[in-house]
Amino acid sequence: MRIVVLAGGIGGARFLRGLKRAVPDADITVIGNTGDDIHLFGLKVCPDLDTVMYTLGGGINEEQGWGRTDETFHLKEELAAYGVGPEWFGLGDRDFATHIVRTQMLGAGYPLSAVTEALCDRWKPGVRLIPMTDDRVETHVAVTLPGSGSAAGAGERKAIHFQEYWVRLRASVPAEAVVPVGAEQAKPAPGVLEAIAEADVILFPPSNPVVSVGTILAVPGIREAIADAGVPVVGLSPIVGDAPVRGMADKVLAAVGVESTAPAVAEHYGSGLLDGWLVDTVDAACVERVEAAGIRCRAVPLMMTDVDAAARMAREALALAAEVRAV
Ligand code: FO1
Repeated sequence: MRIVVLAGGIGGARFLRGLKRAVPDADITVIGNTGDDIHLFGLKVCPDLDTVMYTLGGGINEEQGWGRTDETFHLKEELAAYGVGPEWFGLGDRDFATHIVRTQMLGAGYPLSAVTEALCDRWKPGVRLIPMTDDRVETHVAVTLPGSGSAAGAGERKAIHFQEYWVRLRASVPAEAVVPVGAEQAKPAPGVLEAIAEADVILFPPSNPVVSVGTILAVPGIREAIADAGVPVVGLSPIVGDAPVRGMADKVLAAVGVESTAPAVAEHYGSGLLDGWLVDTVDAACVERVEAAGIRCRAVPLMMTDVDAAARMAREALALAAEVRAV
């Protein structure tokens, strides 16, 4: 079975670990979000690609869900001693090595997709990991920062990098708009459209529908290829009981005018894209609403408490795909 998964960071990576356990013989292609990528200290950092690679390759810091296990921060401390920041982004020594290799290869002319393949040669994630695009796309968030404007009490409206919104500000101010800068001009990376066209099933893990899956779908050609693939497309809700399982999905959903509920996210993707949608058992009452929108829906436990729980979710997603295929 050929499975294509559109993945963000932690939620996508943990779901993939479960999917691999559920169907060890499947041929899995992961299309990774690169809108979270950021240039720091002259290096290109790709948090979502690395989170998938480290999680599936056994190198992730399990408690955090991002970054390396057994990490130290000497390099960051030395940079800070020179007054070189930002200090708010936690890059560890082991993680730095990945960014140095990546940046060196990009500088030598390799596209990000080839660099990612080379990094995966070490980590052997057991999936084919492809960035959504080789072109530069950066998600920016429009915010009003309190009290920093000229008029008394008025804030300053500005666009900041997604990582600054999430890590430095901890999503503490409303996201007024979310813009995947560069997405309109970006082309899908080699292999992305081919994998979609050859897939037997396409899955949206419980990743952020705006800044993760939404950014991948913003690359021209990807949404269309999925809608036209003619195979079941099944998603898992990242919202359980009206709140995101983790992260700031509620903040960025508000920015695009979508309520933070499992059925609203399904409707946001729409029946033109989604064939099936899994909601958590606490949201069982909304199954009818999702089905009324033309999307087959089931309520199953959606908390990824461990790899077995994630594997059960993956099996449910594939069972729903089989149901959709049978109609
Ligand atoms: N998340 C944090 O909350 N704080 C950090 O300092 C931080 C550093 C970091 C470094 C490398 C990396 O690959 C990921 C990192 N993350 C950090 C996670 C990241 O900001 C987001 O969770 C993802 O981009 C969202 O998918």
